[in-house]
Amino acid sequence: MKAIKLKFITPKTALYIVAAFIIISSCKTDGIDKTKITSSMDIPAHVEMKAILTSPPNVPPPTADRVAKKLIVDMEILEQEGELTNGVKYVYWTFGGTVPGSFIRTKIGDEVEFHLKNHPDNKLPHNIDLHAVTGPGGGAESSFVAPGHEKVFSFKVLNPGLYVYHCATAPVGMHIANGMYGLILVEPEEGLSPVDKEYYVMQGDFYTKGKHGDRGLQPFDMQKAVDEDADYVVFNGSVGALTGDNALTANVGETVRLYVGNGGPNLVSSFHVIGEIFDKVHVEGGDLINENVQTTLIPAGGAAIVEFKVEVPGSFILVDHSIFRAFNKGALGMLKVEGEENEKVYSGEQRDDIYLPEGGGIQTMPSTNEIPESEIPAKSMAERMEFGKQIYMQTCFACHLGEGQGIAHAFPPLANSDYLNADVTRAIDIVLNGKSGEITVNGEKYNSVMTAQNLSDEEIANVLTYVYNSWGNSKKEVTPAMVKAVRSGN
Ligand code: HEC
Ligand SMILES: [Cu+2]
Repeated sequence: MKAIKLKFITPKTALYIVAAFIIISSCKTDGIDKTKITSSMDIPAHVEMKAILTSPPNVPPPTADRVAKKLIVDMEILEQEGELTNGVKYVYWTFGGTVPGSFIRTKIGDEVEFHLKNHPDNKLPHNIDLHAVTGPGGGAESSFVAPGHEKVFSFKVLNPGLYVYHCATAPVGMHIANGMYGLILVEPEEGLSPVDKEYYVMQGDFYTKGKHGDRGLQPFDMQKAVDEDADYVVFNGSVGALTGDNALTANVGETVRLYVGNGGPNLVSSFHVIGEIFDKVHVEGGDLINENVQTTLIPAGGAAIVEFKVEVPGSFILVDHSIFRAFNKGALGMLKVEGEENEKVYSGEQRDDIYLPEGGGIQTMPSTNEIPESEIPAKSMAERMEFGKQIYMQTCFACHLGEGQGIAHAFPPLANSDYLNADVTRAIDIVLNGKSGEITVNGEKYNSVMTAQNLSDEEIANVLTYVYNSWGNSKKEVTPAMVKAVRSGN
């Protein structure tokens, strides 16, 4: 679709090429004629280059003095199970397989050609809103992509700074709460000043059906999310992502730069490193530089760049200084600094165990109601309902919502649905194989796509039983045998 770029060279760009060429050949610099460029919009970006993306806590190499390019960003959305903390599983929705998503590093004037792929095994459509984009929805409107599809859109980065990106598919809060956020850096023309260590840290709050520490696979809890009652507040997607063997490292005398983001969805971060003072903070990720800062506020959907020199060895603890979040909900990371003591700066007995997280241990007794594996057959109607509700909340909820009310013009209701109640076999077939094309539910027309749900016979039986016995529906029990019959085409 986006074909050979040379076709689109305008007289103005051609002029820049010529100008650049003259300067290169006359002054032997590889710069471009900056006097001709009055706004970042006019920075030419001819040469194509594939962006290096990195997983947290790593960041791609500096853009240094490279000129603006056409930057190809290839990002794949993956829905996958991970560990929120020891023994607690969570299904994350990710940009690139990690929370936060892959770090994107650009230079002002870059023309980014963004390829957003939604893995075929995923269950939901997604999109991306990059705060670095000037344009409708920050790209969200052009990037809505169904499982098994790829969308391509382009934008020019006009403003330097550190920006959040996130999914903006309804229900937006839920997509963000499940981990769909990350950072994109737009470096100024001269690049950021060189430092010794750079790291990528991003805070996020998580909401689970069980309490903090309750074991097993924990589904997302919409009500807690609405109430802003987080069970976990973490850096880089899980408790302990930046502690122990995962700690950040530096050597005495080095300068450290942290790119710190906050995906939210709800909480504002009071970002602090215990035992350090930020020499420099790029406030809110923008141009304003503050110096000698103890704690910097990072809004949900915002970022900051903090820089400091490490003068003495030891463990420096990254926290959200809303301190129960650090010691009881997980918002705690570690920077381990090695090297010579410097008694002029700090002379004191050192303990390694001073700031160990307290975790949720004090709040929870060994759990008596572990969430059962979805494959254990339901032994009663009550169990079928209970298991079915869990599947519903994990799988169907995102589109059909908590009370089966759906979303107008997009996702049909399952509550009191005449379409559902008219035909059980058809309903089983829809969950098994997906559905597209026009249908009429309770007098409203829908013409959209529901992807196949990749569930077992037992799971489909449970979820449909739950749906049929909720919200005014016709109270049928769907059994695994019925699903099996539809699956095998009988
Ligand atoms: C990615 C969003 C999405 C998810 C997840 C999803 N559906 Fe759907 N569903 C749709 C859409 C869109 C339609 C309408 C399809 C069309 O227009 O042809 C639909 C239609 C239906 C219908 C028929 C219409 C009606 O309202 O009665 C049923 C039944 C249904 N879905 C059940 C489920 C169940 C059960 C789950 C979970 C196992 C689920 N869906 C998960 C999007 C989704
Ligand atoms: Cu999403």
